[in-house]
Amino acid sequence: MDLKTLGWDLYKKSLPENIDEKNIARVAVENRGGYLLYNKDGELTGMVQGKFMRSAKDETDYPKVGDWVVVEKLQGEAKAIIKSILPRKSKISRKRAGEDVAEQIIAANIDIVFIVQGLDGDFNISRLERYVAMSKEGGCEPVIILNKADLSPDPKAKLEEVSQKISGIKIFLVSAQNGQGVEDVRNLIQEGLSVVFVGSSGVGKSTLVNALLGIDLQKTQEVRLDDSRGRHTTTKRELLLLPSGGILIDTPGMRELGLWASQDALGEAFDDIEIFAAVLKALQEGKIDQQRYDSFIKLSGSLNHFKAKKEKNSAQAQKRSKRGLIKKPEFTKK
Ligand SMILES: Nc1nc2c(ncn2[C@@H]2O[C@H](COP(=O)(O)OP(=O)(O)OP(=O)(O)O)[C@@H](O)[C@H]2O)c(=O)[nH]1
Ligand SMILES: [Mg+2]
Repeated sequence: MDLKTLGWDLYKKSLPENIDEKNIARVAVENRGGYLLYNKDGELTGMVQGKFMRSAKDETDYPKVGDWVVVEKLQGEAKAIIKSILPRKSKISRKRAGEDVAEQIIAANIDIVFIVQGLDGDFNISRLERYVAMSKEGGCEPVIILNKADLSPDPKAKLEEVSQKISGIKIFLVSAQNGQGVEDVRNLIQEGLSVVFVGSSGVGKSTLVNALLGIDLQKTQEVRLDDSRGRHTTTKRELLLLPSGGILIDTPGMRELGLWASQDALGEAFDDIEIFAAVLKALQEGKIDQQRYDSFIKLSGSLNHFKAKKEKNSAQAQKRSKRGLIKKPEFTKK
């Protein structure tokens, strides 16, 4: 495998000056306490130099999947010491809300982030928007994949719904299982481009990666029937090479990755408030008629229900905010 196959030629354009290519490698897998690296000679086991431990201010100063690193090879062994990380031209990361903002890098030096959702029970537009925001923030191009098109009674309507809400990015209808749309995705992954697949467990990231590779390399597993949730089959982020020249990174479903879980769970827990807030905003803006709204509340007897729920949620929110999980929203008086 040469450096070009690993995406070096495109990456190096982001560097201010030429660097010696002799001791360059790319991080393919991050294991507990060690790394799998790819370089022009093949695979190496990598360990970080002691200075990382001494000078790293946080997790992001350690090598991540997709990073380009400078190594020192150990004589006669397929092992290397990682001496430094080359500047990241882009990254996709999650931030944890709280007193301090802890960043977790999912992958580095990424050109395209494929945000995968399943058109079964997983579909959720506000989650898609969060992923789009986090991709752009890290300097990557987000592309949405609505997978499991074969399971949706009207996949085109879903595509339409998403494109109305989220504009300016590519959206594909795909069935990783029967092959629909897979070719379109493959065409985007041009030679030398590095792409990552993100999304909840069970949406079909690994199935799609296998379809693109043309072999069943990544393990996949059925989702639970009752709620379409996956089983966290992929357990580590891994860099794979497409025969036609792209670099793919498969990732475990979001919940599997410690820090992310709390934020995802938080978002999901407050979905009802999000909906309620949207109704109030529409009311304020005159998009919903006040009288109609009032009669709806009366007729459905929802008022008490909302009130009870609001009180319960605000008690929970207070508890959470005390524990430093979320910041209190700031309200401005008019
Ligand atoms: N019907 C249908 N099923 C699919 C499709 N894509 C994936 N699946 C199924 O969905 C299940 C989960 O797929 P995986 O590829 O393991 O999902 P994943 O996103 O990699 O999940 P994690 O590794 O847990 O994050 C498997 O049973 C797949 O066969 C599709 O397009 N249509
Ligand atoms: Mg997987």
